[in-house]
Amino acid sequence: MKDLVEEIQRLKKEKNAVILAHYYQTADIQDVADYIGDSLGLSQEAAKTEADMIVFAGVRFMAETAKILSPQKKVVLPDFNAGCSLEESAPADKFMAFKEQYPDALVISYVNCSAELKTLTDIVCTSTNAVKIVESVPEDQQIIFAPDKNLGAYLNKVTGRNMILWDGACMVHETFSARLIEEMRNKYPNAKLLAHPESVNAVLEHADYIGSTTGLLKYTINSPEKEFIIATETGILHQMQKANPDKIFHVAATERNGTYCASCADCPHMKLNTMEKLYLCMRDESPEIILPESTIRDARKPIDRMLEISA
Ligand code: CIZ
Ligand code: SF4
Repeated sequence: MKDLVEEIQRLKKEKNAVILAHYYQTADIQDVADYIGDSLGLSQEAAKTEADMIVFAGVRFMAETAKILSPQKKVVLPDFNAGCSLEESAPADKFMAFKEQYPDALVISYVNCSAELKTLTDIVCTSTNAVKIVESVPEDQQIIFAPDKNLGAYLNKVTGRNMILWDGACMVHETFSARLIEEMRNKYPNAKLLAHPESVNAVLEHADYIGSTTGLLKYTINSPEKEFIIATETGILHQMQKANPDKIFHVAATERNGTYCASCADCPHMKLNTMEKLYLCMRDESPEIILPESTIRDARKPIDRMLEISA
């Protein structure tokens, strides 16, 4: 059995590759990456990298975003089947029909969507810059927000807008249970609840802080508090624990179809990636993201608008 870490490092040099890993990847993958971040940070890295090959340890829509931003580069990912429930919730044909009902509306799409959906979008956003993006649009302009209804509802609340929401949700964040989290708060009375805005409103209402993955991580570093309940995907705990070795972190409890779980907030798509698949995709330069030129051109415009607004 080869030492995968060593082999991955060797291939990185040999192929002038850069490994971008999302916070929701397993700890071993994060530890071998050149950059670890959320979708905004990783797309900014992808836009400026000088590497010849971008190895995207995340899900497919994120690797597609990297390809759209660096079309001349080869972009590979460990598992081509790494999808996303938000992406699946918004097929381009159905969205097009929906959009036709509101001919004057501007479309803001959360980056967690397909490249095709981005071609039907005016401005992309991530959870880090979503409030800024929504507020950059004149107040009297009608907006459709896709595909995450929970993030959309949260944004409507924070900005006072009344955006029309597409009916999609994240299969991980929508399972956090407000009732079970309350029980956790009784058990750990000193713990602060930090939640990602993809979570349902019943959970967000109890949160001490709501933010993107990067925002939550920064909060754990800057806050004097010592104990936290984290309502987002479990992978982020690796960086939180690394940055705060003396602090205590608990994964928020989930409930799905009557099944309760204390530590089940794993994204099945993110967790399709393994060290072995990471090594193989670098060795074989496959699976590779290939997109039609017209998709790259049309999907790039709303991403560039996002990067300009959030610069
Ligand atoms: O749920 C996701 O996939 C998130 C939070 C992505 C990101 O980095 O914003
Ligand atoms: Fe998609 Fe949710 Fe997984 Fe993120 S955590 S990739 S939004 S299914």
